[in-house]
Amino acid sequence: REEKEALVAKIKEQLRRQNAVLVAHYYTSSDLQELAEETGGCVADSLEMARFGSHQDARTLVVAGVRFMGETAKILNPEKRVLMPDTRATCSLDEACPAESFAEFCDQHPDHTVVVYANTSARVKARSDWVVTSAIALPIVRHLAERGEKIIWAPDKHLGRYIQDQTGAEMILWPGTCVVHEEFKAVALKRILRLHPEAAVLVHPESPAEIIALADVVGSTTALIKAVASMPHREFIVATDKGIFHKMQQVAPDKTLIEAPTLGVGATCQACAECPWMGMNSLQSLLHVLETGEHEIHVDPEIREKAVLPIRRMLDFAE
Ligand code: CIZ
Ligand code: SF4
Repeated sequence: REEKEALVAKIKEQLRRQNAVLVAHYYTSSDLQELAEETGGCVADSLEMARFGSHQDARTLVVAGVRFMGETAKILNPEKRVLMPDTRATCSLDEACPAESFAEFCDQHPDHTVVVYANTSARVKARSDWVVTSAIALPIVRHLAERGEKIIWAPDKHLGRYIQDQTGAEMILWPGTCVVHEEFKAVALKRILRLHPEAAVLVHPESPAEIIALADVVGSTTALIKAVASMPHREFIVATDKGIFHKMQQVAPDKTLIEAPTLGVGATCQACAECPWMGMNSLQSLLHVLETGEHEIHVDPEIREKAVLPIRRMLDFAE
């Protein structure tokens, strides 16, 4: 505990000295989320993280999350230094969508509008027409479908299928998945629901269709946090990364939160929904990069020039 306080004090001093602000994702540890809030930074989903950086005077943005979030911050703020606690923090969706094969795939469907999830590399974004996050994907795709556009969607196939179901849009889905949400198990979730029949089920749409089918609310991390605060239920079963429990408990301290199971019925561990890459962000790794300047994010200027357009399109649409 004393050790943690000393670490936090050192980080705060470095942030102040370097005119740096900390932006943390809801899936990072409680320590990092608390520190971001205490130091005038923010805790947010990837859409809000993207918005936040542009409204800061700070010279350095420190992004606690995974690499695509740091890249997006750099693409939108090329004049700022962007650091991450560990730039090796990748994402299984980003990994599942290599830029070259994706570009070839898009070339095969030249009459399709290319919509990519924010969880992609700068190169993939540079090949797209629209970038979306889970908080804004539905209205953007609905808008495109109303204009009669056919869509290539990448990389999350579960989110893509959910959006297709909701909007009726004509979509070709890239076959990527999130290693965290992919693991939720419907049979085990039904069993927990029998034990807690009054509970509301909150599901992030990166989850498989059979999990989404059991949901009372399907939505982005921000939407799920709002649901916990605003719904009358006392108990919630939550199918997304468990980092989100920190904020949920903060906005609704008297409600009971239950982790959706990631293992089958009868297995002992029901609580494994933790992104290994989000877990690479820690107080230690954060202090290290502030002291050394390591793990700075760089984006090739040519790629940046192209990638910024579909990201701005999203941000303008969101306003
Ligand atoms: O799963 C992720 O990485 C999410 C939910 C990102 C986001 O949109 O905040
Ligand atoms: Fe990627 Fe899933 Fe981790 Fe989010 S939780 S960063 S989608 S692997």
